[in-house]
Amino acid sequence: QIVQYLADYRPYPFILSETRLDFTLVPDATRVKAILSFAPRDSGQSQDLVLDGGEEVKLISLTIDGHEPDPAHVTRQDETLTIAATALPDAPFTVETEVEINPMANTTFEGLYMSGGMFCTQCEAQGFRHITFYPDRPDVMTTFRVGIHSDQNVLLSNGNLIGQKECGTEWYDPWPKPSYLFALVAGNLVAISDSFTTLSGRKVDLNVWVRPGDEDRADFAMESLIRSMKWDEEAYGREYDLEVFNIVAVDDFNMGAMENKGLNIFNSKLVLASPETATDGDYERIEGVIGHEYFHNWTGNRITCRDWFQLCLKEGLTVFRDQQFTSDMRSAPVKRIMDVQTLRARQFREDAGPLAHPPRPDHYEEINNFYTATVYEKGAEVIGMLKRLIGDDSYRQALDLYFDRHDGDAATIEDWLNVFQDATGRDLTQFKHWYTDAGTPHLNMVEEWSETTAGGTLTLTFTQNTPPTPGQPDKPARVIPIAVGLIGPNGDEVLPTQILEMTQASQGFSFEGLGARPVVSALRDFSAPVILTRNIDDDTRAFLLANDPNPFARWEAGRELAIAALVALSQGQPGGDSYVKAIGQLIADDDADPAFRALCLNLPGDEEIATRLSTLGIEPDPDAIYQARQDLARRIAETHQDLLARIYDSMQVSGAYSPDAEPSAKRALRIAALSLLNRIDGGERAEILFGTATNMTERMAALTCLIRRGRGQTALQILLEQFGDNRLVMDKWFSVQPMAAPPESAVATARELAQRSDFDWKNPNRYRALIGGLSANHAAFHARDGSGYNFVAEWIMKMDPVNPQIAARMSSVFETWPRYDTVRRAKALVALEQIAAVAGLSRNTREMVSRMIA
Ligand code: BAL
Ligand code: ZN
Repeated sequence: QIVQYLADYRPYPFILSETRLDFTLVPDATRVKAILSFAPRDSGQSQDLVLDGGEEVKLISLTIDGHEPDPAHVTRQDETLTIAATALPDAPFTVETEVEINPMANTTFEGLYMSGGMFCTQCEAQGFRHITFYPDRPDVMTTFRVGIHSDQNVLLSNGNLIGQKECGTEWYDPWPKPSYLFALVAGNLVAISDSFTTLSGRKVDLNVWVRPGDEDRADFAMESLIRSMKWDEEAYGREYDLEVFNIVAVDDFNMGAMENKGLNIFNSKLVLASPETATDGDYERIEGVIGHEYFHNWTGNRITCRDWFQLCLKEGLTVFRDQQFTSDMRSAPVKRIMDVQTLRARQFREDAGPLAHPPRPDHYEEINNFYTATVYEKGAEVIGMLKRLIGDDSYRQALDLYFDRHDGDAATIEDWLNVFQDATGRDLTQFKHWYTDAGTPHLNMVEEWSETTAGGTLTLTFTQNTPPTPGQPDKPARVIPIAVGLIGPNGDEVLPTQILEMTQASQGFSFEGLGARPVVSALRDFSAPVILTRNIDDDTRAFLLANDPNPFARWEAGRELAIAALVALSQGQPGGDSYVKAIGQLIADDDADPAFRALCLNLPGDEEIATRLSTLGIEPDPDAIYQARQDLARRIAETHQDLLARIYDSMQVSGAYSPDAEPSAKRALRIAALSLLNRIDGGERAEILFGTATNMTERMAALTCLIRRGRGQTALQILLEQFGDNRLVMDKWFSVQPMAAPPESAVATARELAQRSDFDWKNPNRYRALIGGLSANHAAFHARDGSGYNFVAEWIMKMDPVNPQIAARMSSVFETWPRYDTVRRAKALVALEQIAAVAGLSRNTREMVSRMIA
């Protein structure tokens, strides 16, 4: 069966009470012995035992209760091994297997593979079946006892270390878990170590394992882990539950990181950081992802998912928790603005195209294609809405109930919503549509003002509509929490934030007894993931930008001014005067948070402008958008050059580098000013900064500016000489060139870089750096001659047989193709059809491409 349906879910017919694994690690011939203790779920059930197992897994031996079954009762087909019911006792039994696998030949980085001479695993979602035969599904949970034999010096698995001898360790994980949380690492590694004492006084050993030579770049990861452990105790009352917590940094990794029980494996870019090699953004991301993986210990591991359709149960909640963590560690308003930017750039884009799907899909072909912005980021937004609707205290009560009720379970979205219903008495039937329906609701607001002797009444009428998405032409109205505040003409708030709960397709809300007509601050804090439209002029936006006490709404007003200007300019119409004026006032305000000023100063990207045009029903012209953005940036620079120069000089941070929020915010504002001044100073400041900066944040910013001015060669050469052997810095080096190059030369630049011997394209980070770098250059990727599409398509086809997950993930850069003009559409379609026509194309990429051209 190619398509998997949620409706077809059936419990596994056997209970698995214990898993014992024994690994003898040899790069090209690893032996895995497994002893699985099963019992029929129901007595007399007479069901075949179906184990998952990749076609490349070589079966050496198989016994049931110590006896070889009749070969006629054992079938291998596709990715399964089936033992006929007639060969099974109607009582508990043990299946013992020995298999041979070849980690060295495994280029998919799924299952057991090798990265730079070390053994490591990635089992989510269905990698375990490439290690041994097993019921590889999240609702089969059991304890694991794991022996590892290898001459590598560090041998790790989940749980607690229970035995150690020369060339061998034994691990026992007492917490029942599904196979996707299994992990093993064997390598020549060193640790930086610390400890954490939990709320109840248990000491936990903490290790961050890295390659020798990388130890001096792992401290921040360790600090972040300790902060995460403390935060989860304080914010959610969740304690860690093993004697040890290990983190391992791996160079070849498909994802960012993985929450394996007690043994988190991380892409090295999310562990290693030093001021000379990592940017402020890298540091913030490391802290956030270390937190995310740690928080999974409760939301994902202790309570996991019944099936993969429920992925957002653990991912949406864990993203929500990591967002809360970062807000608490740094600036909450800035974090909210950045999260909304990400949501709009990735999830709204997904929702508006052929890959749209609900946070909880009801069918899939390849689950790896559903680790998406919708499952993760929208999944988090849905929880944010729930919290907004019920309030902070009820949210905490509901979460306590969730942990109490479902600890040890493989749960569903229904379980999750039932907890909230039981904790609050609220009926969440309508709310559930946020989980089951795709698409971003469009919300329109109309204001009506009437005056009587008793004072003025303002009525806000909201209308919602969610456009059709694949397989879901019509959608019912959703529950939408709309946070609204009212601001008087003098700039004072006359009504602090209220949550209006919209439940109907069209609904009015009135505010009576108002003295004078106020300005409406709507959708504060981005209280729901919707596209809000309203009839509003530039003066009112500028008023909100200057006066709204809600930082998100304030930023949004500025953003809307900028987008309106760019939409007009990209269509050859006048625009931008109000924005240029308003932004000057805002950035001159030295009392305002520098991070907030930086966010306001950064213009919307080309992609965001294209999305807005498309939402307005206009075909975006990437060249015109690029030009409009260049022109507006130049106008801001020319108009405010003295002010920007003052900011650039005054935001210099002295003393030792720190990635904390305050110095990072100053650097962000300084860089925002630099990137505008760079348009009129010939690159002079950028050149000086590149030569003098001692941190990677400013050096990368300077380098980007220099490439934009067409004078990046010297700086690129210097970086190459200095960091040629540092993979993470070289990834930046590979990505910044196609991303910042002028559109007309970016594809040629990317092609040239792809020829280099250090373009180690089988490494996912390096591949994403270059191919993803080009596709992030909107006007270059969407070049009218199709050269951007062809380049990316070639590399998807090249990667597909090697690492299908990475190829399929990259293919989503095409998801917006239907919104462009006929010439571009035709070229994109040719590229996609060329991919679709490849013989032996992976299930991953085939599913993605066929959804995009359906
Ligand atoms: N579970 C896959 C990696 C992550 O979301 O943490
Ligand atoms: Zn996660």
